[in-house]
Amino acid sequence: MSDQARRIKRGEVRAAARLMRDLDDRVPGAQAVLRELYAAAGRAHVVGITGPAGCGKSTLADQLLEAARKEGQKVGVVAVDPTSHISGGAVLGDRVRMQRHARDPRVFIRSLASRGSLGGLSRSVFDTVTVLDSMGKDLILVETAGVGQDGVKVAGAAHTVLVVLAPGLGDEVQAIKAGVLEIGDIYVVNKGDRSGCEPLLRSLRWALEGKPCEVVKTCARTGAGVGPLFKLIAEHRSALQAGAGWQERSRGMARAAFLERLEAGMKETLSGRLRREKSLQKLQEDLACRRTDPDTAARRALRELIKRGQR
Ligand SMILES: Nc1nc2c(ncn2[C@@H]2O[C@H](COP(=O)(O)OP(=O)(O)OP(=O)(O)O)[C@@H](O)[C@H]2O)c(=O)[nH]1
Ligand SMILES: [Mg+2]
Repeated sequence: MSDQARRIKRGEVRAAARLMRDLDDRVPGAQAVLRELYAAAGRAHVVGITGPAGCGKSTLADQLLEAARKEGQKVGVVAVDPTSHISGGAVLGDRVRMQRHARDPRVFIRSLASRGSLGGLSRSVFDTVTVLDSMGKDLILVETAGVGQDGVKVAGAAHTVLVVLAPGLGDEVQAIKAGVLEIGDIYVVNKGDRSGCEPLLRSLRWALEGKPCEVVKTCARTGAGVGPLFKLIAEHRSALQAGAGWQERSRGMARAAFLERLEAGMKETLSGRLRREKSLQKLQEDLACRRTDPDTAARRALRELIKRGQR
């Protein structure tokens, strides 16, 4: 095992931070270190936190961090920060919000900017989770914005999925649209200090009737309700571990990371071949002159690609 992998497994923050940076920059050799770590990872409880912008995910993550630290757990946080999208470079947003933990050597917080990383984002999240896991973290919180497919996909690749909503954000419609009513293990109505929580709780309970999930109310600002939420998260872990659930979820997570990589690789290969290969170029010319149509052209290209790929 490489020296870097060994240091990461001992929980050394600097070695882990360097690998994460190298992975993002596609530094040669970084994936090889990750490969070494992967086999031994898979112990941490990965908790996805998703929900619309501004509903309090980061504030809640900070409170959960605090609760976990009080129990002596080692915690990692991966936060996909959409605010950096708006203000450009406000990547520090989440770190500031979780600052009180920044100096704790048993806590590792990583913010990823969602700006300019189409597709590559979920890859960074999956890789970061693997690194944190092999550092020996007990709990890994993964925060993503829930509106949009990517957030749901990433947060859905967890052992336990928290869907956070808050009154006054028009969440109900958004939530149903983004498909979050399908993915949550625990639904959190945050901003419990604001009016409008009760109707939201009621309609959520109604929409989730018969589904195996919990609905709770919190106020992340004051910490009210966070204790019971933390307990529900631990109970969910125990329930998974008591049956086949833990294995199933872990398998789903590995599959999500694998599919993400596979799709990206296929897209890359495809666009390279479309650019290079004569017969495929001709096909595109025919398409441009309407000698063929997109559907026919795609079918023909697929046949050619598969045929030649087998050689
Ligand atoms: N009143 C009230 N405000 C809250 C509560 N929780 C969070 N907030 C505030 O809501 C705002 C957004 O909180 P964040 O934790 O950044 O929300 P987020 O979901 O992480 O936001 P994005 O990551 O940008 O999607 C902040 O100003 C918080 O202080 C709460 O329980 N009550
Ligand atoms: Mg946030």
